[in-house]
Order: sequence, then C-alpha cells, then structure tokens
Amino acid sequence: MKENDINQPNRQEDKQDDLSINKSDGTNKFLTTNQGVKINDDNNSLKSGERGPSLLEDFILREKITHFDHERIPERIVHARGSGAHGFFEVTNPIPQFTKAAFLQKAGQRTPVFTRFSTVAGSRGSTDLARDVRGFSVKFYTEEGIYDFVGNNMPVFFIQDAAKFPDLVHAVKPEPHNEIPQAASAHDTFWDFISLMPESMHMIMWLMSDRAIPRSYRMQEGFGVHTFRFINAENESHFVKIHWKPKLGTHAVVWDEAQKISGNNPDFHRQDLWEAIEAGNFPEWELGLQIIPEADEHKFDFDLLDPTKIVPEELVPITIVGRMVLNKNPGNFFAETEQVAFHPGHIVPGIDFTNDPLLQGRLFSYTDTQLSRLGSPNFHEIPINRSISPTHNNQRDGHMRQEINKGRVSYHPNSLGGGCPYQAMIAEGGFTSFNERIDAHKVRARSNSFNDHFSQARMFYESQTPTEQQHMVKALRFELGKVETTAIRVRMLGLLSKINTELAEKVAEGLGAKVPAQPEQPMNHGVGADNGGGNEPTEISKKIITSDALSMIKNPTVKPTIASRKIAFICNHGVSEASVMKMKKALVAEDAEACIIGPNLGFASTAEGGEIAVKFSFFTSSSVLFDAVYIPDGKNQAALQSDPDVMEFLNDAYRHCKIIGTDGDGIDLLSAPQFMAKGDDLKDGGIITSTHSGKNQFETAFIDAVKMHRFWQREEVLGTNK
Ligand code: HDD
Repeated sequence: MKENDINQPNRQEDKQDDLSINKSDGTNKFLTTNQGVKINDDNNSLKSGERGPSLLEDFILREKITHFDHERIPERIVHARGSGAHGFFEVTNPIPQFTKAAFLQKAGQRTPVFTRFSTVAGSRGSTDLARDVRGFSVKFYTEEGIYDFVGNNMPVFFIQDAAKFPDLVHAVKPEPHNEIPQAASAHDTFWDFISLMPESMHMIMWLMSDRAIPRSYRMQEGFGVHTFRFINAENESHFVKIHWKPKLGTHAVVWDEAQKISGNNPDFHRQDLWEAIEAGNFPEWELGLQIIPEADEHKFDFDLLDPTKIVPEELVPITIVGRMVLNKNPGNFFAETEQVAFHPGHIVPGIDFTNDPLLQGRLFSYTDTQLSRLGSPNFHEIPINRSISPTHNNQRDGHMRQEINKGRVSYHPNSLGGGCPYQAMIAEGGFTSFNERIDAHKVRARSNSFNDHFSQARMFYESQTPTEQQHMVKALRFELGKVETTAIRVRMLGLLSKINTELAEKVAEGLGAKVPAQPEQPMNHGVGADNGGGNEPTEISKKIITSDALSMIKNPTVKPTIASRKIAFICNHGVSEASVMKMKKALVAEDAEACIIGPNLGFASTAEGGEIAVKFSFFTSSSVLFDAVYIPDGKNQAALQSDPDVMEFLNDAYRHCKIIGTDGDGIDLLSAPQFMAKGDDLKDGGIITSTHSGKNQFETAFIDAVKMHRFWQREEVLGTNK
C-alpha cells in the first residue's frame, strides 16, 4: 500500500488492486473444507450404514451446514434494497479556492468510487419500482481517506430533526401487526404520521411527483440534502449544497407502468444498471455545487440549516466541478453491495458539517447501525469499506479483526514506539474541525426560522407543468385512497390546501371528500410546549418563485439523447428485413438498442426470404419494459391484431404516452380506434409514421420524438389527465 500523499492521487485501479487481495476463484482447483482439507465426497453425509443415521463426527457436513445457517446478515433498517457499481470521479473544474480536499484539486485527477442506489422502505427482495425516495451513496476512496456522499434523489427530507427519524421509518414501514404493505407508503400509519407533520409537506410534493418512480437509476439526480461546509487552505468556510446531474437527463415512468413493471420485472432498475455497464453504456453524472459564502448565511428567507428547504438554482447557480462514471459491476453482490457501509460522517480535510439537526443525528446513526448489521467495529476492514490510503492507530482487537498490529505499543502518547503513529500537523493533512464560534444556551427546541413548511412545497407544485401536476394529484388520490381512516385523509386535505387550494380540491374530488375550511392543527401534545419548540406551522415567506429546475419536463438539464434506450420492434413472420435493419442502424448510431419481439423466440421469417433473430416473444415480454415501439413494414403485421398479448403491448405503450413508429404497412396494426381517429388520421403526434413524416426523414423523426421521452399531450386524448 502506498503512503497517502496528496500529490499522488488514487487511480481507479488502486481500489481494484486492493480488492483483488481478497478475491478467490475455484477454477481448476480442488474442493476443500474451510480448513483447506480436500473433499472426496460432497454429496453424501457420513452414516452408520447406507440407510443409517448421520454421524456427529462428520466435520465436512457440520461445517457446510453451519456456514449455510449463518449466511444472512440483518438487512439495512432503511435502504435495504439496492444495487451498486464501481467507477471513478474525475475533476473537471478544480476548486482549491473553496476546499483543500485533495481529491478536488487538479483537473483530470481521478478518484475510485463505489456507488449504491436504493429504495428506502422495502425489504431486500422488494420491487425496484415502489413509489419511494431513492438513496444515492458514493464512497470516494481518496488519497486522504474515505469520503462518503450519502444522499437521495430528492433534495429535501421529511423531517427537520433526527429525533423524528425512528418515528418516520416506523410509520412508513409495513404495519407492525400484519407486516402489510411491502415497499409502499400508501397505508394508514404513513399518512397518519405525515398528516401530523406539516414540516414534511415539501418532501411530500417530491414524493408524489414522478421523481419517486424513476425510469432508471441512471436517469435520476442526486442531492446531498443538507448544507455542508467546504473549507479552503486559508481555513475559510463556504456553505455548499451538493448535486449530481445525470448525463442521460432525469426521467420517470408513469404510475400505472411502475405497478406493471413491478409484476413483470421487480429487478428492473437493478438489471438496467447491470446491463448498461456490461454493454459499455457507462452511467455518468456531473457533480455540481451551489456555493454560498459564509457571510450570506442569513441572506435567504429560509434557514440553510433546515433540510426541508432547497436553495433554488435561480438564487444560487450550480457550478460543475467534476463527473462520475460507473464502469464496472461488482464481482460479488454480498461482498460489495451488501457489505458496503456508508456514513455521512466519513469526511476528509476540506469538507465539514453544519449544525443541521438532521445531519447531526445522522452522524451518530450510521456507525451504530453497522455494528448490528455487519457485527463488529472492524467493519472498516471489510474489503469494500477499506480505505486505500493507509490507516494506523491504537484501536485494537474486536470481533473478526483482520489487521495484525506489530509491537507492544497501542497507546498515545508513547515513548516505547517512538511516539508512533504520530499526529499530523494541519499542513501534513491532519484533520481539524471548522472553528465555528458557538455561544448558546442548552435547549431542547427548534429555531423559528424552521417554521415555514408551505412556501417551498407550493414553489415545487407551481413549478411543475400541468402534466406533472396532474400526476401528483393522481399520486395523492392513489395514496390517500388506500388510507382507511377518513380523518387522516381529511387532515391531509387540510394541509394540501395550505400548499395550493386547486391541488387540494382536485385530490378531494378523487377521494369523494371535502377540503376542510380550517386545517386541523397537528397533535403535538405536550411536545416542546414550554419552550415554543412545538413547531406549529407559520408562514414566513410570501416570496414565491417558481423554478424550472424542479420540473423534469422543463428542467434545463433535459438531455436530447436516446442512448441506451430500449426500442421494441414488433415483428410478425414475413416482416420486412429492410425496414427492420434501416431503423436498427439509425438507432444503434444513437447508442439505443433495437429489441426484436416476435410470435415465438428464435427466429422470424422475413419478406425477403431470410430470418431475423428474435430475443423476446409477446408472451415473455411486455411494453412496460421498453421505452418506445417500432412497427416495421410487412404484409402480415396487421394479422398480429388477433394476438391479445400484442394488443395489450400496444395499448400499454399508447397509454403510457410512449412514442410509436410505424413503417409502410406496419401502420395497419394500429387500425384499431384507440390509435386512429378515422381512416389514416393519427390520434396524436406521438405516433410517427413513414407516410406522414416523409420517407427520408422517418428515422430521424422517430428518434427525435423518442428524445422527448414521452408524448404527454396524449393524456388529454386518453382522458388519463383527469
Ligand atoms: Fe439515512 C441508510 C440517506 C436521514 C439513518 N441513508 C441510508 C442510505 C442512504 C441514506 C442513501 C443507504 C446507504 C447505503 O446504500 O448503504 N438518510 C439519507 C438521507 C437522509 C437520511 C439523504 C436525510 C437527509 N438516515 C437519516 C437519518 C437517520 C438515518 C435522520 C438517523 C437518525 N440511514 C440511516 C441508517 C442507515 C441509513 C439507519 C441504514 C443502513 C445504513 O444506514 O447503513 O443508519
């Protein structure tokens, strides 16, 4: 292991080399016990006679069964379901003026990373497509030690103080008496808690938006949520908000689609990430920072320490400082993705915390949870968690200790060990906390500057396009519609009316309920009653602005690309090979994937007398697993109308506002009235045909339409926007 030297940045290969120490491969090797004894018969236990009882002395059987019995470790209390990948972070715009963190100093400098994405509420085996927040964690193996970014795909949180975290999680998890429902917030205990927690309203707006059902882990943003501090070499502090911006843009599926994906492929996101990396479509994000000078701390009409608030990009623009590329799948899920342990308290010199009370509580929780999950204070020695800059200290022993510390000295100060390991001066990279002046009374209270719970919730809702707003209305109708206790629904309607009356009215209509004239006050019986810490909602800010960055459709970071998108080719026997190949070539040139679906697996015969390979059949596949549909030319294509699986495929694609392209006679498959108004009049501009687009530009017209992700105007035709 090399000495940690900030002039010698770690390369991605350094972490891979480090992991390779622990890798094992049984190819061309004898089967052995854990003690290294070669096994002669792994199929039969040792018995007293062929039909007799097994013998206790069978150490091979005992070892095998015992190990198996203990294979499972507790799943994460939250974020249990996740997927990870290796990659690197590269500086594109160094910021030494803001931070002395060694890994952010030089353009082109790379740091190995391991990144894990997750849902929050569901168990390890739950669906990827739950309506939920997504965790977004990045472990940076820097030359100065581990820096963990532990964020989410939403920039705010439900609660302002870590003291409420266990309550929040108890409320959202399956209800304790019957463990129902799995990976879902649509149940009474969650909304009971939320309806009594006005501070959660901004987060609820994000959770009810399509951000909670991403198309892919690769197409979601990441946010540090809290305000952090960056400290430069002069010990000056700046506040920072940390963002990840996906290169493929931010995209979601629709709720009906999400539910169907959960049935068709509950591993949809996990598989998408895995396959993209295997195919060389390496997911990539830009790292952006909102940087706020120390002197501007009180400039905003919200508190920078309040994790239920964003700093609108219109107020403080984002500076891009680097990019993250994920280019290697883990070799072993358990060893890497399951055992990785993130901690917002893992920071390096140049990065520091703020007094955000949610962050402060997290600083305790993450080490604590690893002790029960991974079982020992030595979890930092597990290969995926191991720093690749050397570690030396006087901590010793404990369960499963791997390191063999030399010598008799395990204390500091010492003379017997020459004073080693010695403390580092600041100039040598020694960590010092930011020298913040604090002069205060010890109180159990919350600052009044945290009391505006509705302004930013309203800003979020009012920044959305009508399509996105309608999706939020429907999400709330669905979620609250699953709530059985009427009083909880009514309480929620009261809170929604404080965000936007039209929103509340529309949700109420769907629930067959009335918005209460006077929202009920939360039942914070006795909480903070003596010191004003009851956190009753008050309105501070009247300055509502809207922010395009909050909408996925208007978002200035929308990227015109179809890279890695999966396009379903509907092919009957007799399909035109020329029509298939022409579109396939155009899509491959854009790094998209042409997925041939036919009546049966294997091959489909072509009009030209040949065959094309068929990867999916209409029976094994479903439209929700693809981004768009293409119906090539072919005399027999219309005959597929008699196949209910094909019609369900097309109806779903149409309903989910996907782009449908047809070449030549392919359009005949769409002759049903749900697609065509009359004759060959198309129902909407999301159906691109070779006749209407002009033969030459057909492929381009189709690709341009797919770049829009969905043809949302169709929801008006369908009436699904009601
Ligand atoms: Fe947390 C896991 C993100 C608040 C306590 N959290 C966890 C993970 C993510 C987050 C991404 C999964 C890490 C992984 O992939 O292994 N958590 C957040 C964010 C929060 C937040 C963005 C608010 C801004 N969390 C939060 C609070 C507490 C915790 C307030 C406790 C007081 N979180 C945990 C935990 C977990 C965890 C119980 C479970 C597994 C783990 O830590 O390693 O300690």
